[in-house]
Amino acid sequence: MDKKPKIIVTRRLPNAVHTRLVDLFDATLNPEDIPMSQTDLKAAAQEADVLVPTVTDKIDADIINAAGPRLKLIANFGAGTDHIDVGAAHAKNIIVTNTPGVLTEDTADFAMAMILAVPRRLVAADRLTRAGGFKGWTPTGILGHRVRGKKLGIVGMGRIGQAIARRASAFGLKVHYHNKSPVSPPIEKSLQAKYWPDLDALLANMDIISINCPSTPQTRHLISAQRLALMPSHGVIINTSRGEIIDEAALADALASGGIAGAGLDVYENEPDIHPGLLNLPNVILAPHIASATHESRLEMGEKIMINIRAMYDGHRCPDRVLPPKH
Ligand code: 8YV
Repeated sequence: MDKKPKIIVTRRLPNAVHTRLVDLFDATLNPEDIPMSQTDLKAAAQEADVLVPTVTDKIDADIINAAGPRLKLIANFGAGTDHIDVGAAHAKNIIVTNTPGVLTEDTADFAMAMILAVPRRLVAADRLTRAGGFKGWTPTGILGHRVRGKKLGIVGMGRIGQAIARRASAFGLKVHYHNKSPVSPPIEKSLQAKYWPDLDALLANMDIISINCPSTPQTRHLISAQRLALMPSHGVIINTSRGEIIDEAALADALASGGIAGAGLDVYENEPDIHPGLLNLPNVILAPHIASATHESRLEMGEKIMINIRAMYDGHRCPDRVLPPKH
């Protein structure tokens, strides 16, 4: 690299990543811990050689088409790229990369924590205890449901889905899954997972559902009111993927009316807003999009960003290139 490329990072990042980025490149990071406005994003795309956005930035065709001739790479700090118009970037020869792999295990841990915490009512128990409701042990206090032996249906058997399947087997859950196509026979065998080509049938037959597919126009409201109605009344749904995949208003209704028993949500349709119907329900755990939030994953996500930038400037293929969807 003759001249250091100009990198604009839309959010504040952990100090170790910040220091390294500033050391290696002509990097500017958002000093505020808040998302940039669309106007500021547009200005950033006009000035930068590399833009580093996160899930809170909408990098749409408007921003990409207004980008300056210098912009060569959008290196997303995160795995999901549904907030970036990858097709528009591709049409302008702007490379898009992401940070897969380094957040798989942490996200799977968090989903597994929800799979245990919702049936065992962990958060309700904490609330009761803090409110002075623990008056001594009783045989009937805060009864939950046993996890071992239950059927877990994973919707989307990619890296994270598979990492959840490995954990779930260790907890004695029977693993089932729906995916566009089955995973390879050796993987299916090692996960002891049963493939269901029909999502409706999977939903009707599982005790716990975990959503792990990407957000695309095809998966928007994949879990609709009609599909929620297929689930048994003792059913639980966990979402650590993207909020848009579940019809959130329909989910709030299903939880309030006893259509399903519980939910564990880390993501929402209109973040940071949450459907008001969910906020006072005792049978849902609400987390603020933190499934991958570990110190370790954030550092490794930062490393991936730097590797992709270096690869491009050294004339190599970016290892984490994201291609536009095939139509
Ligand atoms: C990240 C995520 O924290 O990687 C993803 O797709 O949803 C999160 O785990 C976020 O995307 C950072 O931009």
